[in-house]
Amino acid sequence: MFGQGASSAMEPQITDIAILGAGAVGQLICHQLHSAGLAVGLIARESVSTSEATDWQDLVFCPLPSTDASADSVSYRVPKVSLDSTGLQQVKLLIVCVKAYQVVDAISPLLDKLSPQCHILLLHNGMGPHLALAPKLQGRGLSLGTTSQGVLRQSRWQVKQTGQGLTQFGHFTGPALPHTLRDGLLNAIPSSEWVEAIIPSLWQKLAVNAAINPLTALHQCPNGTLAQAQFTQTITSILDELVEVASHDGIALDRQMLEERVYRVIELTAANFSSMHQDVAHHRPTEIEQINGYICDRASAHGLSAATNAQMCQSIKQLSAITSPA
Ligand code: KPL
Repeated sequence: MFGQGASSAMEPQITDIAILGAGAVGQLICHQLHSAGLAVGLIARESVSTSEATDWQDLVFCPLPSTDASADSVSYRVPKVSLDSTGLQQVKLLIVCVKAYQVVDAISPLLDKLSPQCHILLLHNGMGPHLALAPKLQGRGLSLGTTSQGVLRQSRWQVKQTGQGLTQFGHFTGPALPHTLRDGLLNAIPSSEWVEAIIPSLWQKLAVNAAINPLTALHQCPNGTLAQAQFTQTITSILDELVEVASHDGIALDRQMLEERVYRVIELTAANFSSMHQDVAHHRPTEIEQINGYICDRASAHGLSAATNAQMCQSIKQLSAITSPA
């Protein structure tokens, strides 16, 4: 378990890497980079309680002290300096760990404050935000990533790693991520790799999320329940549609391998509740539009139908509407 202690005043430091989004994944990556001795800071919303969501304009910057890098349990300080007064201009890499539906709104207020050379790396479930963001980056480089590390947020500044898993990064558009930063990331994050073609990797992870997340939210069950025969037909259809749509997008996926991967994740994470299950349970917005919704969007772009994925979207939206507080 990694925790963050009380706030204290402290001079802003120059950080090479800033992580936007202090959710479970953001804090875990921050801890991993910090432990590897990299100069990293978190950018988070001033108010972080889910019930009082604030605007993405109200951001604070939390540069971490570069000490105590080896301990398992780290006590961070949160100086909460305003974004303007920090070394944001010095940041060479911004890792975006917010939810998929927040990406564009979260980055937009930062774009004028970051240097034109700052590289952006998106790390979230689902697909789509990269397409909306790329034209806004004013020539900055964009990389994309996906992680299967399991992590749970236990309290505001405490996260617990619940599983090891592969993390993949790769270039998408614009100038490439400088080698020193790329090597730093790969050294710091366990089981991470740089892939030449990141889009097929994102489709593979999309398949896992498209099959597991909506069904676990709809049936209010842990991931392992999906191994039961009653779910086989739906999972098969979700994957069939996804493979067909991806192939029209120029991405050839191995259908058999994909199914094996989905069932392996179901088995390895049997006791876990998917992120969408948790989002629905906590009355938060879900990533359905960027997961099954992305498959539907790409299907209609090619004149195809993706009926089962569309059904998942509709059912999750209905469930969210019913369960959201009045
Ligand atoms: O990524 C996940 C999620 O919950 O979003 C899986 C792989 C389904 C693990 O729960």
